[in-house]
Amino acid sequence: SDSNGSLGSESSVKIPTIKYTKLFINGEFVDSVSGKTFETMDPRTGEVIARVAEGDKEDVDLAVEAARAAFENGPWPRLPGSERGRIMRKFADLIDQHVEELASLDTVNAGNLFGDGKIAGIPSVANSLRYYAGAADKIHGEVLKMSRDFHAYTLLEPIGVVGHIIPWNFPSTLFFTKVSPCLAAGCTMVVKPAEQTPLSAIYYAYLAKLAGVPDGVLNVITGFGQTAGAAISHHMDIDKVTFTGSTEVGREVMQAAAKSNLKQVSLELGGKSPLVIFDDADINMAVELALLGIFYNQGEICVASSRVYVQDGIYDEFVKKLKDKVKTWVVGDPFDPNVRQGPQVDKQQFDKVLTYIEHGKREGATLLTGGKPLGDKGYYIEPTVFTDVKEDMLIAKDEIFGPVMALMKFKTIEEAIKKANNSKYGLAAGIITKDLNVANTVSRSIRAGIIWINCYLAFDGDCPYGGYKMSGFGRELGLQGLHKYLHTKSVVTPIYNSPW
Ligand code: TXE
Repeated sequence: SDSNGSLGSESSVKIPTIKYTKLFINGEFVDSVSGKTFETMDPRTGEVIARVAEGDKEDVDLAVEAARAAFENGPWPRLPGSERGRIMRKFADLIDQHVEELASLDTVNAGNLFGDGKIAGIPSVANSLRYYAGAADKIHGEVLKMSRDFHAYTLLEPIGVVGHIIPWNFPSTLFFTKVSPCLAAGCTMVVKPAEQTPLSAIYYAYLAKLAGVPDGVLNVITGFGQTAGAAISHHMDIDKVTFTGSTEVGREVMQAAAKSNLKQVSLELGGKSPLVIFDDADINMAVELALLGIFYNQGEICVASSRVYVQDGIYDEFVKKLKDKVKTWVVGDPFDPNVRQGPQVDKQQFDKVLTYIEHGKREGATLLTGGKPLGDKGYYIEPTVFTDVKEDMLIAKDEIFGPVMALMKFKTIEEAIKKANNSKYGLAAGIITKDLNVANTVSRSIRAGIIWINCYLAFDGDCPYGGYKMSGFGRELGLQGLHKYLHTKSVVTPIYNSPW
């Protein structure tokens, strides 16, 4: 395959057989009440690959009814945690048995790299089920010594019916980031995948049923944000809504929660994460991490390192090496094992990214590499690097969510901290240095939910992440990711037969 400037070879076009295209309510595949369907596309070609049931408010109502009944009267919240864990492990094993098919669904629907999905992405969602399966029988409260003649304990109880609204950039990973801990907690749920990428979510609902997850516990409503999504955030009988997506819609979800039943909200929103590279850095590693951080998954990553700050002593050398290295970064068909960057998810995101590139040029930044679409079909964009970027330019402030790096210079550690924090977002940050004191000082000074020192995009099931500032609130993954689906109830009793 060739590099920046032409598309990687299109290997065999593997469109998996699409078996499931309906809503999944109360353990059954059903059409939407309206009977409507919508098209879902392959971003490699822009062609329609399936029509999927279009859920709306009536369908969300039916799903919430099923989830409520499963929560109030069904076995799931009442099962011993070990039994929920057993079923979740079976669910994980079924995912392992279908790993290629599931990975290929996210490749044809979201443009995720097939090889990575098969080796890492899909196995890690199975492992997220196993991680929380192991926690399901370790959910317990505390004994409290009250200051008078009382004694108390806390009970952790499942929060109830949860609505999950999911974006399109990693359809499987983000589904299980929410669903795995929510299942372990004993909640029941209604999931709305993004309209761009509905296919794998419906498949998972079916595998959950095969594994023995009782009917009504995991419902999936495919459909659009303004209709099905808004029906979830406005619903009077949903106890909590979790949302991952844009900051604008996050604000709407919170408003809807406030206006309806004051359901709990957790938000994982946009980012403009800094990667700060100091003079003493291993420069080859720094270049690798800078590329990975912004071009992996074509920049469609909430924690993408879209602002790269390089100390002035190595700035020129870094720019030279980066320019050379970008040439080896292959863009093309995400089924091709040599390819490192696939297509943007849809026409709208493709246009958004190109508009930002035009902005960057107009604002006076220098285009070091890329800047153009690639190929004659699909939504491919060249890996793009801007230098001479100023802090107040749009490309340094807004989340572009595409393969566009803004490269900037700094002199002192104080300046690096100030610039890194100069954003309305605070999701992630990277630091590259050999100096432990610098790493410690900077990591404590940056306001962001996850800091990577000499690495980037290092995630695992037990390591929480989430937002500071306008990147949202609430943590995903780890035991914190479980506790957000639990209520704490205090039970108080007198020790003696006091006059109480
Ligand atoms: O997101 P939306 P879009 C950012 C990224 C991207 C931009 C726009 O910058 O370019 O958002 O993407 C549902 N009530 N991120 O427009 O609209 C929608 O159906 C309830 C960052 O695709 O936020 C989908 O399921 N739900 C992000 C989900 O919200 C609504 C990942 C996300 O869509 C709704 C994705 C409404 N009114 C985009 N409107 C990240 N943090 O990783 C839409 N939805």
